[in-house]
Amino acid sequence: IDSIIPAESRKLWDAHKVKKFNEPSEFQDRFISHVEWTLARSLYNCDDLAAYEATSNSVRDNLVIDWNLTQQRQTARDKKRVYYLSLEFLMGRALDNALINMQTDTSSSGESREMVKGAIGDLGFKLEDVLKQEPDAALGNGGLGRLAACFVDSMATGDYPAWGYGLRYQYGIFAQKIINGFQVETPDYWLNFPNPWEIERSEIHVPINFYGYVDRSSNTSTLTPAEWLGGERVLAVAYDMPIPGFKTSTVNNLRLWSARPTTEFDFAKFNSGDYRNSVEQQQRAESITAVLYPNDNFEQGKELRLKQQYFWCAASLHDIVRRFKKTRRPWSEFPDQIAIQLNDTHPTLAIVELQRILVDLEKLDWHEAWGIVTATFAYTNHTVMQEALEKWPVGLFGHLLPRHLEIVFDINWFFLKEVEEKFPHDVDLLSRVSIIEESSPERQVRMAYLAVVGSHKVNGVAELHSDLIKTTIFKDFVKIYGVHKFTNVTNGITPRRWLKQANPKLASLISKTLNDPEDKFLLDMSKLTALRDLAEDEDFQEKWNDVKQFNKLRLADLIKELNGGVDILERDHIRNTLFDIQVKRIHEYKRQQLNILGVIHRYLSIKEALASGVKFEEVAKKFPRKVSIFGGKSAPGYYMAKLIIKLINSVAEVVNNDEELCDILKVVFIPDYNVSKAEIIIPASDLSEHISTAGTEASGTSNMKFVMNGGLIIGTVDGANVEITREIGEENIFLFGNLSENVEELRYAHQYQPQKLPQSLEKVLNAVESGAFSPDSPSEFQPLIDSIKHHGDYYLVSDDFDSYVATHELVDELYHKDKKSWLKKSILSVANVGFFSSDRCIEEYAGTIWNTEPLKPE
Ligand code: 475
Repeated sequence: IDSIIPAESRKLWDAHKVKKFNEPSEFQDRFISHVEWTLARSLYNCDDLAAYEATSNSVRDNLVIDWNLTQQRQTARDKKRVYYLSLEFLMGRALDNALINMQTDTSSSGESREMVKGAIGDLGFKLEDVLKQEPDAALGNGGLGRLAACFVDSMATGDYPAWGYGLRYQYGIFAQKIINGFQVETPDYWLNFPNPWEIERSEIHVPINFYGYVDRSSNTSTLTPAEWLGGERVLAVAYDMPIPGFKTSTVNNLRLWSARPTTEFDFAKFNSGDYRNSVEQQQRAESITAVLYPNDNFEQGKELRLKQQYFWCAASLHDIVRRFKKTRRPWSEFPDQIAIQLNDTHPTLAIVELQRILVDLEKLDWHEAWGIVTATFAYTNHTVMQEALEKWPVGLFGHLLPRHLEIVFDINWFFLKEVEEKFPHDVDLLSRVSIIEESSPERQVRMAYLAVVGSHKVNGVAELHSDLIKTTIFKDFVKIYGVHKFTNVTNGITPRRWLKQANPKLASLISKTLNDPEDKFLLDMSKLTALRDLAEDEDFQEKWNDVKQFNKLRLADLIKELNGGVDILERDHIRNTLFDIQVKRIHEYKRQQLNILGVIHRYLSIKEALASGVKFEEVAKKFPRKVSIFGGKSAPGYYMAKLIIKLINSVAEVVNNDEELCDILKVVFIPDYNVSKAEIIIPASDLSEHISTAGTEASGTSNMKFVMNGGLIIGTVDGANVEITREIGEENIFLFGNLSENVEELRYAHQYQPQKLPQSLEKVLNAVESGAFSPDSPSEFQPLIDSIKHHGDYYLVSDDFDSYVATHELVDELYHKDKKSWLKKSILSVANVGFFSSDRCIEEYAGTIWNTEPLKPE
């Protein structure tokens, strides 16, 4: 490799080569250097926050060394690279994870955490307190964003040459406060303090255009090169986050783009004396990456969102193409060198942008270009719900991106021609599959169809979901392209964060039991199957249970802290209190309403029994101790979801203050559910709820996290619950409810027959309607009741209610009367959870979609 540095000087560089810290004392040197030089502080004003910054900077120094080596290796070896495009990366905290994954030169990974813990301990700090200083990088809404975060971890761990591309929002997902039972959103300005985990690359800036017009002065066909003269220009500046693999020196890159004004000046405005306006327009640039849209499974169709999407796709593609061009390969080799994975339809414009680059800028023939494009891209679908499918009005699209709209029309034209050739005279089919929907008042671009047409593979995220997309939203495309374009890759989660980091006690019990002091099981989760033999071993069960109790106490501490230091759960009883947890975004399809109505049912049954004179001891036998824990954010504009949150809090208020219950039932809503809270909540579950209406939850990933932490599941036959059942055995999961194949029929029936509610549910709804939980405004929850009783019960709460309640009775019975069986199920769940590691998932993508191989460090 030619270098700008002369050979003589290079020797000197080598002599001064930077070194990683390997020993506690080396770490301490680095730490103190950062306190003194980076933070310009001293021993006398180094608080936990400063210690966090100094520790992170020290760890980052180590990672940067491996990051550089990894990037050099990937460039020199020139293997196929993967680019994972996601509008969301819900990373959570970085430091603890880096300490677990990082390799020093002398110790193998896993030990670095202990080393640093001791080293900062000697300097007077507690690692636990230092870690808590880090704000979550909450650049995502829920499942989709967290999946992207697990994937970059697994891609680095598997030594894949792979980058993530996303946006560096200044405001992540809002922080949720609960005030008088209502959700209140507050902005998440997460960049208050210097962020040691990002490296600003101001030298990497890409100009991005919007608006303007297409100049075709020389030719008239839209297929031949045209010049797009943008009207507004902003700069995309790169920020890089190092992504360390586990037990490898591979450190990959997550590149997030931030919008900046260009230094170019609007001279027209300036000359006309409109100085203030020309500055104002520049300021507008920053708004593009200011805030993450806070909707989960819902598309609002706002112009700024489309602007974000193009900004990010154009910057990423420019970067990718620039890197490819340095290899001086012919364009035909582009797909051999590059795979681009689209995380949902949000990055679909990348397809159009690459076609534009190849045709307009590189002057390739349209069809040759299109062959390259479709061989490069693959698309992952995450939802079949109509309201989440992206569609953009043609007018808005064409105004912002005039040349791209032309290209979309041309793509569609060739696509429809192909369809017409295969299925002559089927006009209906043509209008069904057209990328342009002929709707009034305005035509729309169907992004999911564009993504299918522009990719060589389309995958769903769990078997049931992947089957569903083939029979519902993409049915016609299966007919057109054949079934092999569509495939399944069941989601996974990273065991480093969700087992080792979240549940160190369980990880350590496992490593001791498996005689695996280096935690190799975190790379090869099939090793866990050895736990099967111990599932009935009483000594082991006791140790297993102790870990669970420890985690339940840890959660009780968190709940107390969030409750202003007041305990809701009595410590002495935690051992025999069932922790029943549902944490995820609040959504009608996820059915937190079913859960809380079930809780009310339990409450009313207890009250009724007591009122009829049954002795408390008897009642407590039938309804043993339980706490129902909820957590999750609602989209700010989602009325029904917000009402569900209010109902949960109102029920909690009544139940928790009812002295007659003597604490056998408690309800807790944990505010501001996020990744770092999840790490405390998930390991504490005895039971978790994954109870979506069958066919609506594409996969779910928290179900996997709970199982990996020894929690049992109550769930519907939906998403990845199906494969979890297959892997861990149906005797180890509590399934209930209608199946997805019956959903349509049931919904149809609701429309034409007056809803007949089960008596149990009738009672519950009557209590709510009577104001039992809102004495000051009895009608407060009417919209929730009406949606079940009078508006067709779209989510089938009434159809599943009785089987849900009955299944909870089975849970109670087992938990309280047969603890040994319970523990056996818990152990067997973990023993068989290996399939759900995201490492397996990434291997499948690499093998069946990307056609890429790992590049191992020498
Ligand atoms: C599914 N988010 C889960 C998870 O595959 C699945 C974000 C922005 C705009 C619109 N929607 C989103 C999602 O659609 C989403 O998070 N989908 C989820 O993807 C990972 O496990 O079942 O709901």
